[in-house]
Amino acid sequence: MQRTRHGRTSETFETNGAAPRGRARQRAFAIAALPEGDDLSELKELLHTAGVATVGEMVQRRDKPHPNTYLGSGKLEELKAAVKAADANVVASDDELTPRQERNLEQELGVPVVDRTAVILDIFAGHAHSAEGKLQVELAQLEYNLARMRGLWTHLERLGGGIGTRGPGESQIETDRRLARDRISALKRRLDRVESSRAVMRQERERAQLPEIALAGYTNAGKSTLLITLSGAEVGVRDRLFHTLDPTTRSLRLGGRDYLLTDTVGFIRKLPHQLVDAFGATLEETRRANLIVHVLDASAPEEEREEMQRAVEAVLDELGATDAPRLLVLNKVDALDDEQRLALAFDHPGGLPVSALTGEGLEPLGERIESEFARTLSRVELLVPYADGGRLAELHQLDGELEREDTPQGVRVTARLPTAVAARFDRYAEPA
Ligand SMILES: Nc1nc2c(ncn2[C@@H]2O[C@H](COP(=O)(O)OP(=O)(O)OP(=O)(O)O)[C@@H](O)[C@H]2O)c(=O)[nH]1
Ligand SMILES: [Mg+2]
Repeated sequence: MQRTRHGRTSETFETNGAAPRGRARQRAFAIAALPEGDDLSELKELLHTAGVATVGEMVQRRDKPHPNTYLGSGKLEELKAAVKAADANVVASDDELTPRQERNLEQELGVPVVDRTAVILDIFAGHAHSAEGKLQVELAQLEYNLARMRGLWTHLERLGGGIGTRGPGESQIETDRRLARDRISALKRRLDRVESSRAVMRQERERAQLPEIALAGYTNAGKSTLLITLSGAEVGVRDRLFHTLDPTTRSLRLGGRDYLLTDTVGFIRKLPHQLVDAFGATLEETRRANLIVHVLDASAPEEEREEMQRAVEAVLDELGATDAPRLLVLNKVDALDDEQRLALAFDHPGGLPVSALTGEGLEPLGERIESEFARTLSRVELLVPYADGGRLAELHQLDGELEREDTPQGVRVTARLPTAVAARFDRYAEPA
């Protein structure tokens, strides 16, 4: 697939098939075994993001993929001819293939076969920037390859295996597996260390006691754009899938209060479970949020939109993000006409129409966020001595709209504070 900066992992893919896989030379034939209703547009989008052109496609309507060859034998003959006619040099399937399906297909078709998971992993490898992201992707790739063990040996040999590491009588595949497992545990140890520094950062944030909001949503829904518009932060935005892999947290001031807003990796239908596992720490930010803002691309056709919504909700549930309230935001309404806006409101009565691009609807969104948190605030009446000016400044920071009155004894303050924070000011409490 695409040559990535993450050189090591791209090698894994290049040794996968017989043909060398330069970016421009990749001509993919997309295939799917699908029941009614679905199509290949998402797989083609993924391939495009991975730098691969789609030169043909074939869908077989079936309830379940064939256990040995993914498609049925008649369809396979048809595919063989079509792949030749289209001069495709790789075949990509919409589902994750079992090692057996993949091997059989390659034998039948005579070209390398990759599955949806491999394509997604490849995109992730190209988009990972932070040390943590790279480790997470490599771990996911290794776990994926462990089940397949193709071309892995040369990959690992350069990582310190090589001559002398093979035990007597051990078969190649056992050596491969052992090397892969060693590498996997080494990666997990390194990730643990990186994650503990993330935990320290989180502790610092928690000490600040600011309400945390997580943006969640399908890839390309506009989460990063919304983060930028709301907070003025500089974050990457691009019309491609999985642009953001590293979580970015920015502060946001609404109605005189600070909030933390986190943008993180996008979700997708059939998100490879290796990635959900590997990105566990990153997705932890979503799980711990006090409010989840679910960003939905409202400009997508109704059917696709509903599928994206369901996929995101399923991943959120899978992550265990079930406690925090969820707010549905219907983004990109600037791309809709009046009739489409009406239909949208009808389909999602609880959703808030916004445009992260034009700023439309962002004020009501801010108000909704405020009112979600208002329920968690307690009203306190305090008397702060003039000598404790620092604490007064802190209160202003916490509640920009507090009421204050100067009295001979000190400043009398009426404020609404998050309940957990209010306890810190107990000693200034005025007897009611
Ligand atoms: N028309 C329109 N386009 C938008 C809007 N918001 C975002 N986009 C476009 O949608 C594309 C994806 O936006 P991103 O903000 O990168 O999406 P994301 O959800 O962060 O995507 P990932 O990081 O891949 O998960 C970009 O081309 C944006 O310019 C909007 O309100 N209206
Ligand atoms: Mg993004």
